[in-house]
Amino acid sequence: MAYKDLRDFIVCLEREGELKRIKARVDVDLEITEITNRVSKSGGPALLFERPCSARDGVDYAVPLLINTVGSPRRVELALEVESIEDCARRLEELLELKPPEGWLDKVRLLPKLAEMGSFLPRTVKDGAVKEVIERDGASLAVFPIMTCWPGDGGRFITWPMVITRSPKSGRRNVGCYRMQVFDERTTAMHWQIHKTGAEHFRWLQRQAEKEPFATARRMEVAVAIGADPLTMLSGVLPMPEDLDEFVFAGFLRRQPVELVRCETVNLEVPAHAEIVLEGYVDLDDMRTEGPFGDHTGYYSLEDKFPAFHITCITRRRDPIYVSTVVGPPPMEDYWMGYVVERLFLPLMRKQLPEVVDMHMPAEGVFHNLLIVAIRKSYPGHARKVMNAIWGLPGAMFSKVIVVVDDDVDVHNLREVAWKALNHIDPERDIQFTLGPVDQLEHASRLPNFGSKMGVDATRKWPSEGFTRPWPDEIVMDEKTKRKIDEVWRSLGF
Ligand SMILES: Cc1cc2nc3c(=O)[nH]c(=O)nc-3n(C[C@H](O)[C@H](O)[C@H](O)COP(=O)(O)O)c2cc1C
Ligand SMILES: [Mn+2]
Repeated sequence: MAYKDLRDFIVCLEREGELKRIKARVDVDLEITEITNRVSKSGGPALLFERPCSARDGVDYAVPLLINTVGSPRRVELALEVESIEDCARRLEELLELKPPEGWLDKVRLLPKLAEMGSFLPRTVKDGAVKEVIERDGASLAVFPIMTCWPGDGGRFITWPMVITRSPKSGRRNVGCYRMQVFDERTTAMHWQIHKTGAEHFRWLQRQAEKEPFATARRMEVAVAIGADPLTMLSGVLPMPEDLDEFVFAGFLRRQPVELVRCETVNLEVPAHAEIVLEGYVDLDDMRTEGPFGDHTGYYSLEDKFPAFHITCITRRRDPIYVSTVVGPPPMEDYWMGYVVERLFLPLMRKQLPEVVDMHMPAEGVFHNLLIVAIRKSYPGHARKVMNAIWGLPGAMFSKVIVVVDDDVDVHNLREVAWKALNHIDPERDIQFTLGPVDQLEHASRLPNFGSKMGVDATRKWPSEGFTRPWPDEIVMDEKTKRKIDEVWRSLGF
């Protein structure tokens, strides 16, 4: 059985010794970050702050705060309900392997698979715990322990929301995790970056309004869910193809549909078992300055313009739990979220690039700065083809540096990668620059959102690539000698 909701997962974490309750009063301004940073960098547990407070506002919050929820490989496995994350990747690979049926026998065989898939689609239900309290006029964010993460931050930020929008063009739902800076009790920023789906929905409305100013609404409805079962929460982080509903994918991962309820004031649906839901809208005519914010690059993102989100209604549980996360100098909790993305996207990448054996985005590369990819090389220039293809993939397109290695390199072993890659390159010959869109958080590029990228072909070079000298063998001791030394090892006094 999949976790029904956040508290179901909390019970599991507690049973597994993966949760620490903090009963002392701790300030939401900076103090929770300082504690969480120390805990997450030492591989510690999820933290449930039972008495968050704010000295600045003179408040003791009645709502507890959960953080570092999936901040370790063990908790990622618990969230996914698997022994190893590779089990999930394999299930996904199987799904993608589905071939169109050829004969009737094939069709019959396919039916259970399709039925299984159908049973994962989100299901609309009448009621859910998120409707225990419904506040319209009285709705206020002030009751939630929303954190100021770092000293230079422009304010308090909701950091792990599931932001739900519907494409004004296709009507398809999208779920994205975009931070929200609190402006006042009923207004926040909506920090969907330029390349993200929420931003695309907003832009589409903008273009439509320019074309048909009188026939187009200038508002777009948005619902924000905070706190749910862990896979529903994580689905907002996954860079799904634009037309793929994240809640469908969450259903596949949970092996059980996500249950949704209709919102009160907007025409959207939200997870029925969420802790908190904010309903409202963004307005084409209300763009505001957002930031700065201590970001997952380990640097502050600068101020920029983003839409304001206006709250029309808050629905919540009677005793909600507020889920937060804090990003900053790596590694922090988001590294493990990125790790889920990395492992689940490998099968998707391999669908288009079957030569890819494995890939890795080390924590120090903060996702977009470094992607290491191992390939089974089959033709001259193959590494270049792979780099160029990756620069065309959603999500991975932002990779500032791509290092391509042969399939005998363990991409997760950074020492091995550095050793072999540095040995294998003739820099002028093997490094390639290109220009293109870069992550909005990139701070070194020549222009915001546009800059250069570097590909390193660190594979062995072939005669057909113009390398005609012999390529040296890697040094490996022979088995016979190893066995012999194994036998005498202890007698040598080791
Ligand atoms: C903790 C965390 C915070 C994030 N904050 C933002 C954000 O503020 N803005 C943004 O555009 N993406 C943010 N992201 C990344 C997006 O959630 C991610 O790119 C997601 O795939 C976007 O979904 P979409 O493709 O449906 O737009 C964040 C990711 C994590 C893990
Ligand atoms: Mn999406």
